[in-house]
Amino acid sequence: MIGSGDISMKMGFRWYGSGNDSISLADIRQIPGVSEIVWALHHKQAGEVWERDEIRAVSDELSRYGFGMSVVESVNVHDDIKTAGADRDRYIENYRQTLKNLAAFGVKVVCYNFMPVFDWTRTDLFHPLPDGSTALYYEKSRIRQDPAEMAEYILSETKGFTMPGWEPERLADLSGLFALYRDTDKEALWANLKYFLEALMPTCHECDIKMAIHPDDPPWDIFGLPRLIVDGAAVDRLLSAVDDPYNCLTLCSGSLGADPANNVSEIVRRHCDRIAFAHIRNVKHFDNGDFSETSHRDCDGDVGILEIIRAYHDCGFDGYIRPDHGRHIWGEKCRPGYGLYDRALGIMYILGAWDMLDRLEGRH
Ligand code: CS2
Ligand code: MN
Repeated sequence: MIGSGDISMKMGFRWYGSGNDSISLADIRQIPGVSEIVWALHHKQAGEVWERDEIRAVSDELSRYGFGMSVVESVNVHDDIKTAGADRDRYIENYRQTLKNLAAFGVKVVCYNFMPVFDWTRTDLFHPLPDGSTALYYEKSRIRQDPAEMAEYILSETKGFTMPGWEPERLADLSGLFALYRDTDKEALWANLKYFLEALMPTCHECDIKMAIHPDDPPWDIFGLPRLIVDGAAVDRLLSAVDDPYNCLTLCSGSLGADPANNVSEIVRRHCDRIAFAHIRNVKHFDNGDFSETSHRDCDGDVGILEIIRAYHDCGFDGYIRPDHGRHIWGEKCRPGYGLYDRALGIMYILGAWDMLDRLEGRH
């Protein structure tokens, strides 16, 4: 818990696991205010059950450093679930079993996404910024006609780091993946998402685990693939389609904020009780539709970071929060978007604003 007020959000830091991250738990412990590690079993393919022994190993490791493991990002959803394929019920059953296994170790929130084929998409992973740092960048005109070319670029640039959603084994058969989605248009994808969530809700109640969908990134269709969670109206639709307190959001300010028409602080105010997990990321828009990720500081980008933090504070947000992508600074060699330094700066910015809001309310 951050601060000494009664109502307080819990700060997390995403970590990819021993031997799979350039950052150590000992480093993370030195960032003020972090109580949770946002984790996953990154060697698991979508659809596999996460076994208790595997989860216990992570739990033992995190508890040695005093970290909680309440938030998983992500338990990925098998393509058969997204496309209503022949084996979807079997994969949903596996997902339920994974939730039960996670609940035994105190997990409270499972982040996931429902994007077809690709997770987040960028055209440049190390785009130079004027200050000498680099950041993730999206150049509209370079979203190539040929998705294979883009996948090849992303995989070549990840420099030995695994990236969830960009598993080389999975992307090896890209045309097969696209073929799977041929008959799944936007409405079919909505129906499949609803089917999945309705099937999970009884288990979520039993296990006290919230399902928290991550918005699509970028929030528009790419390569002819439909994308659902792209704006406030889509968020409204998702939450009312399965109107259950365990059907929640991972509200990512940078994903939704890539579209200048989206007002993230307004979504926070409308749905704060259904936001289980907050991602704070800043993005700068260009007139031609390109965008660049930036530091978390409000004036470095356009998503309105301070208004978003104020909205969470006003609503008494007591869920989990983390800085999302950072820039790559001070020569750090790291997984794109997931270095130590800029995310630590992001945490200090968020906490600085939060503590001051607490102070102004006389809380501490
Ligand atoms: C994350 C997402 O790195 C990121 O942009 O915020 O990739 C997120 O982890 C997944 O989409 C959630 O399933
Ligand atoms: Mn995010």
